[in-house]
Amino acid sequence: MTSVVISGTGLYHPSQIITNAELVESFNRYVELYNARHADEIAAGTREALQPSSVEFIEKASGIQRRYVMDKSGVLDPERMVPRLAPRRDDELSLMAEIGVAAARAALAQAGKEGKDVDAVLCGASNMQRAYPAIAVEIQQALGAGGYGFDMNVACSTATFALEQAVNAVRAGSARCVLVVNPEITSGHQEWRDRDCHFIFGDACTAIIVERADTATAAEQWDVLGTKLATQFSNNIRNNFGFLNRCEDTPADARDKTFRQEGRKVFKEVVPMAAAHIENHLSTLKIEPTQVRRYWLHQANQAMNQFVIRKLIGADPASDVAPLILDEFANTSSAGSIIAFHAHRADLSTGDLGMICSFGAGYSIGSVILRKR
Ligand code: CO8
Repeated sequence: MTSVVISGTGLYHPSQIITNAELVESFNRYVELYNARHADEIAAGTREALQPSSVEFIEKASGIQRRYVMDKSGVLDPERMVPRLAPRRDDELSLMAEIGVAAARAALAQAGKEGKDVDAVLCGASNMQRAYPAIAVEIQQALGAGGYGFDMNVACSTATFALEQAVNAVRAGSARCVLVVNPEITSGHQEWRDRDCHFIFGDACTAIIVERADTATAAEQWDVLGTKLATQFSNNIRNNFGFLNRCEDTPADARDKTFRQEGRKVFKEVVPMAAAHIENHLSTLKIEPTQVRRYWLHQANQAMNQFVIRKLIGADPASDVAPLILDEFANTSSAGSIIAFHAHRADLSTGDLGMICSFGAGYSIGSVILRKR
């Protein structure tokens, strides 16, 4: 069977940062304005007053300290609470393609490859900026890649699900070198006006090169030993934005048209699912969870990852077993586990085992077992 490796990764993040203190200050200003605007209804008991947010809650509940965003001023404007992004003409590179190309170029450089060496582009994110043509095809053209490209969406698990498609394509011989790109502009569909989730997300894009081992020339390569995907339907993380909205005569800015979740239920249900999935996957290769040198887990919540690791290895994890990047990036949906892999693998040695594992909306869980060459 054809051996397949990951030979490069790339990361793009915007330059603008919002700290928790800045976020909470603007959110609380929004709350004051909202409550003042609706003071009569609130006094009459026909409308609920909004409650303020707090930095202490955010840091304790999630571990998030700050996030990168495409546009800070629009998000922090209490009269707007949405990023301000300039529209682009059809003959200009679209925003998702632009950040995708930036991350892809970094991954190609690490892999020692050029755009023309790529013969499949898989682009996925929790929300795509348009229906068609696929962003993947636009990236393919911008890089001068050949073959084919398509977009896909499995929310937070899009990158791991794309990795399995990439690995299968290379194994089957339908592609030799696949680029997986995950441009997550979460700030566009985050609900910045809801204190339950206004702190959760940040923007970033990752890229991964998957290729045949016999064509790989990168100094650092990772054998893909196996991939495993699973889904189980749940409404606990949901966004009803879609092309039928305009036919349904519901308000475009209704609460259900942006991200919403039952965070506590997600936490309780997904932790055991993720731990069992990881254990099952490892057991198919006769690997004990304690033999895995590093877990690059989905980055949604610090305590969630600690629970998963505690269930797997039965003890408080040493700090470098499952590194966190969400303090700096917040939850970047499908990019999160790949950012962890990108940033925290240089210290591993030849033969070391690692696992990328994502979990999120769907529910969806995807894992990829790797060994350093
Ligand atoms: N400040 C102060 N108090 C607050 C705040 C706030 N900002 N928010 C909530 N509170 C209050 C609540 O009202 C509640 O008060 P009370 O006890 O009086 O009812 C109290 O604090 C506790 O609230 P919670 O129970 O909600 O708090 P938790 O401890 O559960 O923490 C979390 C909330 C952080 C959301 C936590 O539940 C969590 O992280 N859960 C896991 C969620 C998760 O992993 N989700 C995956 C989502 S990502 C994904 O799948 C991708 C989707 C697509 C991407 C979309 C991009 C936009």
